[in-house]
Amino acid sequence: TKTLKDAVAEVVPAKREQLKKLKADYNDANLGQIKLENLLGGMRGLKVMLWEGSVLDSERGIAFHGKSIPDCEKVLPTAQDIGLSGKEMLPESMLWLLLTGQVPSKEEVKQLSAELASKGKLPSYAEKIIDSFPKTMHPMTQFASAVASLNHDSKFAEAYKQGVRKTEYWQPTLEDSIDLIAKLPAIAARIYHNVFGRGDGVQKIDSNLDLIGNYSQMIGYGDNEGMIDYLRLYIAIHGDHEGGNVSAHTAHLVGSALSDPYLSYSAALLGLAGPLHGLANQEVLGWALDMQKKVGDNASESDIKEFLWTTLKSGRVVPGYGHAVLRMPDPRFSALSRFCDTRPELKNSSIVQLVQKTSKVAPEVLKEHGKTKNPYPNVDAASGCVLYEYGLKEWSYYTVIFGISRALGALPQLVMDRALGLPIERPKSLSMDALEELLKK
Ligand code: FCX
Repeated sequence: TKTLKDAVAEVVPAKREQLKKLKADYNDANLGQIKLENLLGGMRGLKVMLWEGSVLDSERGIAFHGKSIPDCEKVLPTAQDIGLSGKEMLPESMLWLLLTGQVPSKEEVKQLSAELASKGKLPSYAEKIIDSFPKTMHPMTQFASAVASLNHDSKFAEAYKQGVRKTEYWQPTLEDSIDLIAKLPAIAARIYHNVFGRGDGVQKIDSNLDLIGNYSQMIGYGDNEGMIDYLRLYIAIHGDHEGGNVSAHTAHLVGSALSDPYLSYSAALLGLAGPLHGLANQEVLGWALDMQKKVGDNASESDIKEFLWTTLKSGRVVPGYGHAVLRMPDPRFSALSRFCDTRPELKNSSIVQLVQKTSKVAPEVLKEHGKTKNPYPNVDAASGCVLYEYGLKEWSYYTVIFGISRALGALPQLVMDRALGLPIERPKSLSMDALEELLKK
C-alpha cells in the first residue's frame, strides 16, 4: 500500500511541469483588471493566488479537486470502509484527496489513520504550556499558541538550518504537516478538558481508531456514534474553501516567508478566531439560543421573522448568513442538514428544528433588508446546533473544532507552495495620496 508521502512524491513532478508550462505559455496573459473597488473592497474577485486543493464557484459551491461535496460523499472512504462503524467520509480521505488530487483506496486511508495515531501524542512541554493557560483565555488563543509552540520540533525549520536544497523543501514541510494534523486532536482535547472540565485530559490514542475516533474518545464522546460521525463529516467538509478566505490565505502568506507549518498554521488559527470568519459558528449558536428563549419551541415563521428584523435593526449581522463569494445556499450547510435528517435524535431536536426553520425564512428577510449580496445560509448556520444537541454545549469551543479541520486544506497547500517553489508574497500597497496621484494621470 502506497504511503501518503509516496503519493505526493508522484504528484510533485507533474505539478512542477504544469506550472512551467503555464509560465511558458501564458506569463503575459491578462487575468482581469484591478479596479479601485477591488482595492478598497478587500480584494474581492481578484484572481491573485494559486491554490490547488479546491475552487469555489459562486453558483455551484466548493469543489475539492473538481469533486463537489455530494461527489466526495460517494467516493471517499468512510469509517465502515476501514473496519470501524460510521457512514460519513473520513477527514483522512479528504486530506489524501486535497494533497494528491486522488481518491485514496480503503487500505491507503487505513494506513494513514494508523500513521496519524502513531504521531498523535503531544510532547510534555506542549502539555505543560497548555496547562499553564488561564481558563479564562479564549480556547482559540490557547489553540494557536499551543500550535506555535510545536515549532520547537519543526523538521522543516531544522532542515532549513542545515541548508536543505530548495527542491526538497516540500518533504520536511509534509512531515511537519502530518505531525501537526496528527496532534491537533490532542491539543484541542486538552484545552477542552482544562477550560470546561470535559473529557479526562489524558492522551489515550488507540492505534486502531481513526483521527476523529481518537479525538472523540479524548473529549468524552467515545461512545456516541452519532457525534463521532458528525465530527467526521464536519471536519472533512470544513477542510478547504479555496485560498482567499482569511485562515487559508494567512497560512499561505506566513508560509511564503518560509515560516514552518506550525507557525503558519498558528497564524491561520488566529485569523479563524475572527467573528466574521470561523468564530461565526460560536456566534450563531448564541444568537439561535437567544431566539429560542424569545420565540420558544414550535415558533411560527412570523416570530422568527420578527426576531431576524430585531437583529438587523439593532445594526448587527445575522450570523450564519451571507458569504464573500457564494451566491447560493452553502453546500456544506446542505450536507450538515442532510446529516440531521438522517438521525432521529437530531430530527426531533428543538434547536435543530429552529435553525432549519430559520434557514427557510431568513433569505426572504435578508433580501428585503437589501444589503447582503448572498441572503442564504452558510455552513456556520447549521454546525453549532448539532454539537449543542449532542451535549457539547460550550460554544466558545466550537471554532477549535473548525480549527482542527482547516489544517486539512491549508497545510497541503503549504506543501505544494514549497514543491512549486512559490515566492514570498509581496503585493503592492498605496496610500490614498499616492492613489489620487496615480488616478489623476
Ligand atoms: N446580516 C446582515 N447584513 C449582512 C449580512 C448578514 N448576514 N451579510 C452581509 N451583510 C451586509 C454587510 O455587513 C455589508 O453591509 P455594509 O455595506 O453596511 O458594510 C453588506 O451586507 C454587503 O456585504 P456582502 O458583500 O454581502 O458581504 P461581505 O463579503 O462583505 O461579507 C460576510 C461576507 C460572511 C463577512 C458577511 O456576510 C457576514 O458578516 N455574515 C455574518 C457572519 C458569518 O456568518 N460569517 C461566516 C462566513 C463563512 F462561512 C466563513 O468564512 O466561515
